[in-house]
Amino acid sequence: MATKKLDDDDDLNNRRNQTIIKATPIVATNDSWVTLYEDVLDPTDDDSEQILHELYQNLPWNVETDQFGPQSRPTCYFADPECTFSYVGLKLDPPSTGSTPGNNKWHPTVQKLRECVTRLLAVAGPDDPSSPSNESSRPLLTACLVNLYPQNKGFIPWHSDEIRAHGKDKVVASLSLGGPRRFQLRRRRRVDSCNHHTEEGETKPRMVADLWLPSGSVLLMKGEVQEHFEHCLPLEPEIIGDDAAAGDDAEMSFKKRQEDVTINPLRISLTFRSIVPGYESSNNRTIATDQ
Ligand SMILES: O=C(O)CCC(=O)C(=O)O
Repeated sequence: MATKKLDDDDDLNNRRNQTIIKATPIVATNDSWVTLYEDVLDPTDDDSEQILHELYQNLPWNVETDQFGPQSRPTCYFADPECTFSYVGLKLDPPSTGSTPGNNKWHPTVQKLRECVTRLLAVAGPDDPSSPSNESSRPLLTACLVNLYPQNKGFIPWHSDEIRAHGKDKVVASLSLGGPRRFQLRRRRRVDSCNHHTEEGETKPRMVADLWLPSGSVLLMKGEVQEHFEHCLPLEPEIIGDDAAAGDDAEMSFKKRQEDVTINPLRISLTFRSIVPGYESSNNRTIATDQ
């Protein structure tokens, strides 16, 4: 497969330095950062499309059943040894490291994308709060939950990610392919000691962001984001072409239907995570029930 951009170490740095990669801060407080990096994968060459189809066809997709029932989208999980991801009553272990060639560790394309996102975060620069801390020698991104959103499917309700095992960096970096799909971010509500709902930063509007995640972008959530905010991926309502109303204009009606099916296009997201190896098997382990 032609992934010349992914293999080119200098390309990402050049694109970042030339500000071809656009960084939009969405949240930047003293402890929480959400940043959208656009055009991390060059949309003008064929790589993103090829990668999307390769992953779609070749990854071992599986619909997991969590504590709420079968999930709304197929997923698959890659991780470094001992990087178990425990969330919504599920326990995802790194793929088998058994002796079968090709049946171990990271899928090579997912691994290349991990390196690409790692480089992006490394070159974010010391002044950029998204820049990961350099204190640890372990790789920053040790795990990846890959999500497949079939066309017009894959609604994700409001939730905060489970990041107990994510170490001090608390990074979730989501690379989008295909799409675009809508993403919303809002402040979390809390219940106070009198059982009243309160909101984080009550004087501020609750909704923080309502945007589209374009193909080739990386949405970075870092720090205490999951503590203070929640996010969702709403499914746009499908507008069914009304043949009766279209009258004689059958061609128009057909075109409208063609447009409609692209409202929630096929998307794959790779959500890279900073899970600490061994966390779940250590004494820190408690049952993770929130999403
Ligand atoms: O697909 C995405 O970009 C985010 C998915 C998500 O919210 C999650 O995996 O918790």
